[in-house]
Amino acid sequence: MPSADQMQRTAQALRRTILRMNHAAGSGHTGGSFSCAEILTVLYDEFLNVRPAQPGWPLRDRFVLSKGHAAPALYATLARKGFFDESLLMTLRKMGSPLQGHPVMRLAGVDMSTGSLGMGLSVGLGMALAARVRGESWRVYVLCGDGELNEGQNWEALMALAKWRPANFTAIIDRNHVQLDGPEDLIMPMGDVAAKVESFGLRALCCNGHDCAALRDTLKAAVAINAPAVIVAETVKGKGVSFMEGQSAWHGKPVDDDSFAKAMAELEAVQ
Ligand SMILES: Cc1ncc(C[n+]2csc(CCOP(=O)(O)OP(=O)(O)O)c2C)c(N)n1
Repeated sequence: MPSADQMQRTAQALRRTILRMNHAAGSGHTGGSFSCAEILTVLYDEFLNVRPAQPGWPLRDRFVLSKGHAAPALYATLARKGFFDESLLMTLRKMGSPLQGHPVMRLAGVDMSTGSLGMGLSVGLGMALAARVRGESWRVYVLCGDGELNEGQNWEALMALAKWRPANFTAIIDRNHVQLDGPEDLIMPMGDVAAKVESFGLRALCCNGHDCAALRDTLKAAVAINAPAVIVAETVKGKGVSFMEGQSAWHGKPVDDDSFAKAMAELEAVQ
């Protein structure tokens, strides 16, 4: 098992790969991919019980990237784990590539096609209940954006989670406080997300979403709860690059040559 320090370095390397992919593609979501770099790294390095050589293994844990626009972060992680060759990463968003702008299930390692926001909690609940019905013990992890919580379906899913209480279900909210075209306070204030989740009768846990040790400990605590749990992971959109941090402009802006060079220099300065 990699140490928290190793995962920290892996997450930073993941940001460099994402930047290269989005630069080569001439489009793609950088800010929201950077904010979840540590979350994806800790999930794949320590929690998800998957078999890259056998992606359809029926007893694998399931992962749903509900904020599907962070696909570059997922693809780079799946390639690092060996689900497919890393050379595919530079085909992001190209015609005919399985690495589309949002994840599709024809790609090895993708358990759910996403991109239309708001569906992941419901889908994950269904998957978790399927395991229960079959008497199997695999777990489901769902990663949502906080802007994504604007979608009413999330709150329907929380109601249903509180009713069915699948103990094999963990959701993580990437709480970066910035949406597509502005800060959440201007677009749709979400307030105290943990309190809202708890008001549904569910457990909410909070942590620093850029601290791999904290993420690991919080995920362990969530798994230990004999009920569904929601982790609110405090993050920074565009984390790691000074001119991208907290900027909705970098939600999906193309990475031009100049921005690429400046951003890469910053990401390489912190290994
Ligand atoms: C149903 C739906 N409505 C709108 C969009 C367009 N959209 C893509 S990303 C995004 C903002 C999401 O914000 P957040 O969940 O906070 O993402 P993050 O900041 O983590 O990237 C929006 C509105 C979409 N993909 N799906």
